[in-house]
Amino acid sequence: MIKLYDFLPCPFGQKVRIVLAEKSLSYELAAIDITKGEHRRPDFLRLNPYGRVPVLVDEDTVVYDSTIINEYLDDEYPDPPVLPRIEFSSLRARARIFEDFADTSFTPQVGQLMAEMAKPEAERDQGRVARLRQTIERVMDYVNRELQGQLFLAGEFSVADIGFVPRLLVLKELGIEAAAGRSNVEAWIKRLLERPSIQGLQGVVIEPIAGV
Ligand SMILES: N[C@@H](CCC(=O)N[C@@H](CS)C(=O)NCC(=O)O)C(=O)O
Repeated sequence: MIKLYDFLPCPFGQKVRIVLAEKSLSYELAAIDITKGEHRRPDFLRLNPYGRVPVLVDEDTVVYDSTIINEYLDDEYPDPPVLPRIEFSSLRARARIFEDFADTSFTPQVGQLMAEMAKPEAERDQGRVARLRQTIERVMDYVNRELQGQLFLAGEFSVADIGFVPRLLVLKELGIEAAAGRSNVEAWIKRLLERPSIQGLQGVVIEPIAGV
């Protein structure tokens, strides 16, 4: 039995939940409320010494970090795959590059903008808001170029696309129209939203998370 320790609004946990759904894997959810400091409890730190969600426990195997969890799931439960097959090493590397890019250069920036926008208008750092918006727009321009002639970012639907999904879903609420003037992104988002694994995420509590 798989157990997922997660905080539902966490975009990294959402990456894992998309993969679990893609692979039709059932799991027990153990909610860790990081706003209440539950990720600092000794029993949780025994699972992940970094004190971060998500953590996946599969029988005797404990895995943390969303990227590593998703690779573990793909190794252990290969069908359907969420990474290009091992013989397509170049595409596999491309998928990993995009997932890492989403995790480091998109998700945190959208999270920081969410945190600014959650403040009363008078308290917002407007310069920071403008810089974050510009960064996010640039990422979308880049993704639009990389999707030219492609259905997904690295061959079939993969972790490359999954990495973007959680924060892609909140852009509209932040006043960012990712699809506007970007026909490849528009078609990509439409394609992503057709997947039940991603439809299952909609309606999830969306809130800024400190540091993410
Ligand atoms: N690289 C990690 C990042 C996980 C992460 O930052 N999780 C946040 C919640 S979204 C967390 O647990 N924060 C608590 C903390 O860092 O103290 C992953 O991909 O799983």
